[in-house]
Amino acid sequence: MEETIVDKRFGDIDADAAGFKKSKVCIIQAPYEGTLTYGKGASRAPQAIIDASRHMELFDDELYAETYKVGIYTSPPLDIASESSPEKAINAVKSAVMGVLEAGKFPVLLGGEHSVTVGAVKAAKEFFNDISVLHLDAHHDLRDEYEGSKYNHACVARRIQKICPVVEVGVRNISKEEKDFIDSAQSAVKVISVYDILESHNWKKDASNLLSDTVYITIDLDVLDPSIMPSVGTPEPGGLGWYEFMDFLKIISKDKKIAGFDVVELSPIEGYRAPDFLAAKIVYRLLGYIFFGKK
Ligand SMILES: [Mn+2]
Repeated sequence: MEETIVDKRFGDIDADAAGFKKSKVCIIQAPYEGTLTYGKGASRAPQAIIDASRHMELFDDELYAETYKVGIYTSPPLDIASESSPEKAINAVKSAVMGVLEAGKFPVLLGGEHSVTVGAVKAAKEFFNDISVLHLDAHHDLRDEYEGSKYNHACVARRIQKICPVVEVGVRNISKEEKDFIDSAQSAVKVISVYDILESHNWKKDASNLLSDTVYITIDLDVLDPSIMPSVGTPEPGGLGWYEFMDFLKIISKDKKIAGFDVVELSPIEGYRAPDFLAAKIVYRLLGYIFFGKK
């Protein structure tokens, strides 16, 4: 991967500490929103998350660690205009993520709409072989086709479960088609819905036990409650709160080898900074869990 030092870097880290060679982490920006139908704006998300991250305290208040010292390289946005087909966007993401993995670094993908995740999972599967996907989302995304495309953001998990097993957590919306698919023999999807979470104190470990040793994490921000994360295209009431969500990520990071992760579907609201900042802090804290959380 060519090194280009962009002006707006994640965490506003010094240019000399944010070079590709020295960094263990590479931020990939995928500003694609070609198949969104309801709330648009995900193409502005990578920049909004990076803008917010530049105002973050780099000393982590929970971990008491300076996570940025592992080196966080911010690569320039991928050239995937929203007129591109989702297949083209997915291929661009796949080759970017593969480039990062082959360089021995840790990929962090900032969407964009959720369909970009398919490219990242394809790369992770080729690189690690034995992986599973932890899919955090209010929605199953298990439609076989939506609005004429099999790569619509509503079909992401349906495509991914053909690549590797998927564990969905935080779901609270389902179509009849999706229910029938989950119940069918072809499904490689396990689900821990919000109703399972409400009923079981052990849901975090249950989810962990369903995953393989190497895990790719995809975070659709609408998994969080709209009261703390209103800036999403398709908000659903009754989502996870900050502390339970982060505690879950901490447990998974401790239990598993994390192959990479993405944060998708942020749809920034002009002048409303808290959700953008929250998204930036998820990225930074999760990196902290992954690099400093193992005891
Ligand atoms: Mn969703």
